[in-house]
Amino acid sequence: MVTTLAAAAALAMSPQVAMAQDAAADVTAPLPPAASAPVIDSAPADAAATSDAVPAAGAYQPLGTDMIKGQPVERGMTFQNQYTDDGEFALWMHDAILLPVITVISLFVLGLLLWVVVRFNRRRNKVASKTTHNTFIEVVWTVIPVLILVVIAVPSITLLARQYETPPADAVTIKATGYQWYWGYTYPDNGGFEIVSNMLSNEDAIANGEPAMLAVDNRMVVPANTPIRLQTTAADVIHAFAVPSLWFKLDAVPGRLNERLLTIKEPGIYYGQCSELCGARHGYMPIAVEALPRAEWEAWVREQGGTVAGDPVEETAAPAAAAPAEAAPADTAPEAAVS
Ligand SMILES: [Cu+2]
Repeated sequence: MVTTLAAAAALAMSPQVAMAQDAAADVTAPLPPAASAPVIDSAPADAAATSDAVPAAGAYQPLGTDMIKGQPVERGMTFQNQYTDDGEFALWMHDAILLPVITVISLFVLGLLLWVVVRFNRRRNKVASKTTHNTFIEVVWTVIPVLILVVIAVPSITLLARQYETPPADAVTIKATGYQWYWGYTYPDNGGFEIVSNMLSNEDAIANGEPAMLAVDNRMVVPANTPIRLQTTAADVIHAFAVPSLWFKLDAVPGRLNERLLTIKEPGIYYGQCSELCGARHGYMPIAVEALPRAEWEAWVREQGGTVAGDPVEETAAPAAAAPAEAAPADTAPEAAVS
């Protein structure tokens, strides 16, 4: 907790992050135990939150293991199945362009080598040719590689541009914070609560029917078919938020806020891992994303004590009015300190 506060203070001091003070404030406001507790026992503690959830949608049910979609497979040779448009495009580019091109080039070069070995060895070719230049063939072996590179460049640059697409204004903001060695997921648009996510032991994971080393106690619950403004940062050292089946990898750097659009096409569970060597337990901070239909995700948010933008006015009026009033001093303080 001391480190969290220190990290928050450091974030608040940094002018770069000052414009995202709400992000820094989030780190201080909902402390991990309070935020993670309701996930484990939803019944007694947050009766109030549950009663809020009832009128809008049914109570949150964690997805079962039959909904596991993004995970490594034994002896897998290619990418994981993709569940985003970018991922599908990238997979198409790999399968339809890169792999055929590299296969043809490799076979062509192999054929040339074999031809030279068989036809032009010293025994069959006693008098070596003195030919040094051939304009035609030199033009050909320059122009054809250029054309191949152009053909690859078009989808490649398209993919790059798609990955930099700006999230739309109505995107749901979720902030993933890397800690040594676990992840915290904050929902600034939904009241700013934070979910702390730790890896399950191998025994617990297998007992749950989940993959060992990838299952976590509290998943990052997100809406499916909804644009997500996924931001990454870190509290101590550089981490990286990476989920292969969602074609998503983004560094989480202390004092910086990186952001990328993520739209998951269907509900499911998608596993990933921290992908920046971040210390002794780097291999033990997996990511489990649980994408739910929008209504169920909103029910989950309310169960965490959060709010949803479309909440009926009489429900949100009081908390919404109270929240900024409480947050205002905290927000202005770092700003004053900076200026
Ligand atoms: Cu890490």
